[in-house]
Amino acid sequence: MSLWSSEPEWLSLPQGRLLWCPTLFRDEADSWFGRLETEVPWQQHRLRLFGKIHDEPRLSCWMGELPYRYSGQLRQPVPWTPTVQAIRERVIDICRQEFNGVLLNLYRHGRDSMGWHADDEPELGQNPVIASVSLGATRRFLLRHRHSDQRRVLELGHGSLLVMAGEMQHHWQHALPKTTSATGRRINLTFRTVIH
Ligand SMILES: O=C(O)CCC(=O)C(=O)O
Ligand SMILES: [Mn+2]
Repeated sequence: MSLWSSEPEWLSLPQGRLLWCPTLFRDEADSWFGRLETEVPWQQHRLRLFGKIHDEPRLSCWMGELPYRYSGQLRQPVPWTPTVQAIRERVIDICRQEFNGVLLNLYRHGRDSMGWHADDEPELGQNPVIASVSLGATRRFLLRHRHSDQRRVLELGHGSLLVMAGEMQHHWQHALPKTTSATGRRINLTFRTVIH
């Protein structure tokens, strides 16, 4: 990776703001990954698709201070664990935003994924700031504009931070597609501010 591409940078997007820090947490990433794998009470949630119940293609956990309605289900929070609390403090410091919840996702292999969506639940407010920390296997993150053919692709690697801000969640959707290449485990944390 070139020196240039490891620098934090604002990526220019119509109707959205993205701060991309590919190697920000490189020194902490191995230890955070190992601790989160065992410390977080990972849950298998289910979703209804065309009338049938399926396991979500990932494990997840909603952590923080308030419940959150997500994918049509009300998720009660589990309390902060020490490692997530430490990561949260770092992210608050960088973003200058009081995140009070985080959705953690564990992608066990390349067949685990997340479909197209926006983080636009009403309790996140008008123009939410979402801070996404990635640990473990590098995965491809896709962005598509809702009303034009604009697209972006980012490779979210071990120890990276991606901040989505501005009008992003109104005008863009994002997804983490499946991959057929041999892919190890990945943990993603998306910090959010839930309005009381
Ligand atoms: O795993 C990722 O990078 C994306 C996660 C995501 O979009 C979400 O939790 O809403
Ligand atoms: Mn999302």
